[in-house]
Amino acid sequence: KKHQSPVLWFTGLSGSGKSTLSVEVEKALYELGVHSYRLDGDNVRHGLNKNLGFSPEDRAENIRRIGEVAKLMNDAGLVTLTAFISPYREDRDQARELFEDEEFIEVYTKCSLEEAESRDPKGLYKKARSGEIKGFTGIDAPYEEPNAPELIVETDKNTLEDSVRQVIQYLQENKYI
Ligand code: GGZ
Repeated sequence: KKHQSPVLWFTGLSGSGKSTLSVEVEKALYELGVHSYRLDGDNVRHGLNKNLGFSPEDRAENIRRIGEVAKLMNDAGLVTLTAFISPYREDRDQARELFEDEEFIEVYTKCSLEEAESRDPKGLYKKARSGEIKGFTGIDAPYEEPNAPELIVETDKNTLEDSVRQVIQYLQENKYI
């Protein structure tokens, strides 16, 4: 083992597969005996960040707090996985700043808007298209693609199994696990 525990920062559109992939990576890590913890909308936006909405300012604060919590988890020695859209480059870069260079692994779950929208598991894209939801990422709010993510996982081209393998392989090849 060369590096200390990293944070895997998943970023991508709603419906791009961040949650699904991070859940499966967490399972794979468990099978390998690696202790990890996953932060996602269910345990953060409903608790710590329940006073925040989806304005650019609130998203920035959402990501800032998540970065700080990930830092605490990381200090505790856990591989930390975060699964948030984190649409603004500046917010992601600020989170990155909290960590040593090699500790922060930005994983871009790359997926076309067409594919993400066709998945629409919660019907939110439909609501965004009809105007029922305003400021929805990819529709009438921006998603800024990462310029230099450590990993790009093309969730609209690969199977989930292959995507999990890609992430685990990256961690092994770079001696994180
Ligand atoms: C984007 C929204 C919005 C708006 C509610 N824009 O598919 P989901 O439901 O489960 O994932 C989305 C989730 C995004 O929360 P994050 O904390 O990841 O966003 S950010 O990183 O930008 O702070 C979606 C739902 O919340 N949702 N309204 N307007 N997604």
